Formats: sequence, C-alpha cells, structure tokens
Amino acid sequence: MKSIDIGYKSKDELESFLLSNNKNLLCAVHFSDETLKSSLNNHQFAVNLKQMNGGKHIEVWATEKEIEYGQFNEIKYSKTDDFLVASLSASVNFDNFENEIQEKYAGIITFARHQGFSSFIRMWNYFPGINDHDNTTERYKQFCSGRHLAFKINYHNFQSVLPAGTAVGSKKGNINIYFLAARSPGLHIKNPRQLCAYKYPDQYGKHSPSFARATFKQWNDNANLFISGTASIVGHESRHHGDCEKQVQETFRNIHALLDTEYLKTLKLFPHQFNHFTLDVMKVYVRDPKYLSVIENEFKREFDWHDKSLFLIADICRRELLLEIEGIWSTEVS
Ligand code: 3EB
Repeated sequence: MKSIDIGYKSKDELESFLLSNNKNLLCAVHFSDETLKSSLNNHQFAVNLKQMNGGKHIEVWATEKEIEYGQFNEIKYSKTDDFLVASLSASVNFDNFENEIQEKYAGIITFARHQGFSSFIRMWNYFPGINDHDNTTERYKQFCSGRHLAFKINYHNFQSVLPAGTAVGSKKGNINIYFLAARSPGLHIKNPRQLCAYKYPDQYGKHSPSFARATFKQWNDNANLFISGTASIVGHESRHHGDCEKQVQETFRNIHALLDTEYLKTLKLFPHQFNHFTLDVMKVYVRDPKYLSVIENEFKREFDWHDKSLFLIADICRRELLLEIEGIWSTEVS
C-alpha cells in the first residue's frame, strides 16, 4: 500500500476518490490561471500556471493515515506520523528578492524542524518573472542565492541534505513553495549525465542551485523516487538551443539515466528485494504552447508517461530551455 498516493483528478473525481478509497487529503494543488473559489477546506492551494488544452486537473495527494492539519503564518500543512506536506504562499518584494527568499526558506526550515521533520525530500518553487532582471541580476539567480544561503546557514554539509527540486516561472501572482519532509533523510541521487547542480560554476549565478537530481525515500512497505525538474542539460551546459525536439530527447535520456536498473542497483537503494518503479505522476513544463505538438510526438515513444502527465505552460529557469520534466515513481518493498 502506498503511504502517499499522488495522482491527477478532476474536481468531480476528487470527493468520490477520497470516499471510495477511504483516503484523507494531504493536499490538493490547483494549477490554473483562474482565481480559486474561496473557502477551500483543509490543505488546498493554487499555483498560477495554465494547463495545456484547457485541462482542469488537480494534483491530489492522499493517504490512508490519520492527518493533522494546521497553519503557521504563511505556511499551511498536513502531517502524519511519518511525513509533513506543507505549502507557503506569499507576496514578495522583487526589489529585494534574494533576501526575501532567504527569509522564506529560513522560515520553512525552522518550521519543519520544529514539527520534527527536518529532512526535506522534495520541494517545488513557483514564482513570476523567473527570467526577469531586477537590480541587474536575473530573478532565478537571486532565488538561487537566497535558497543557497538559507540552507548553508542551517545545515552542516548542506549539499548532502538537499531535496529533489523544481523551480519554474509562473505568469503572475504569489510565490508558491510546497514540500514533502520526513523525520529521517532520503537518499540523495546524482545523475551520471549531469553535474550536480550545487557544483555548477558561477556563470549560472553567484550561489549554485540547491537541489538533488533525485531523492529516494522508503516509508514502511513502500518507497518513492522523486526525480527533479529535468531539462536538456548535459554536464552543466544547455544543449540544443532552439530545437525543441532534440531538447525533449535529451531530457528523456537524462530521466532514463536515473531510472536505469543497473545504475539504481549500484546505489543499494534499500536492503530488500529490488522492485521496479512505476510512474505515479509527471509534470511537463512547456515554455510556449506552440511546442506542444513536437513534445507530444516524442511522448509517443513513452506513452505510459504521457498518460500520467500534466502539461503546463511555464517559464524555465534558463532562457534557452524550452521544457522541463519531473516525476514521482513508487515501488513496493518486499
Ligand atoms: C537544471 O538542471 C535545470 O533551481 O530548483 C531544474 C530543477 C532546474 C530544479 C531548481 C532548477 C531547479 O539546472 C533547472
């Protein structure tokens, strides 16, 4: 049985899914450029990203475990005995973005620690104007600096505790950060085709991006593999400028490198018998809707991925990148 059950549902499916499976809602993430109707109970929030083709799916996190809901300043959360799912929504001053992000991250780290969940497993970051320049420094680079400094101040050897991550540009509105944290660390996984992002040279910003390419986390009798936002980057360099088809292919190679059975075996993920991972959800961030047909054509070779995917229109953190893909896999542990 999955400890965390994640899937995309329509609004109509949500209620009946929870009832018929006897599950509790950990969180519901609404991806839309429309304002959310008020009075959403428990842990629901909206991210200002439009779905392709008018899609209206909700990212639903559910569990059979008992949940405690709460709110602390700008952070809403749900927690079980084993994990914490929390989200921060805030308006920020972009003239002082680096400091604002460092403050928000310091607040998140303190909050999670206080709750007893000091190990971050997976984090998502959405904010408007990711490629805009304020005070001569690109907003994404300022974001990276703020996040980097908050982790560095709060953890010894902070690179080793970084969660899998995504940082993507929305069109307008609040910044949204949401995350999964646990009581003990997950396993930090490197991508053999890519340089660790926290080792990027400073041409990509004064402070390197603070995320792991993937994390593995075992719960009781099941486990998750969280693959970070992955793009057409080999080593540290963007590949295939202006060629979306080739960028999709390179991105797929990067994701397959992390799923490769022989590679995973060398990591000794868990002491139990090795099982294959199955994909639960995938998000595909596309810079411009005009690329959708090219991307979907490449997905014909990955049709099981296509069925599980949510396609979102978003800005990617490097201007030359036309798409980014992330996913969550699960497996039973026997
Ligand atoms: C990259 O590989 C592409 O800053 O949290 C992907 C996933 C990317 C997460 C982040 C950035 C982040 O560098 C961009």
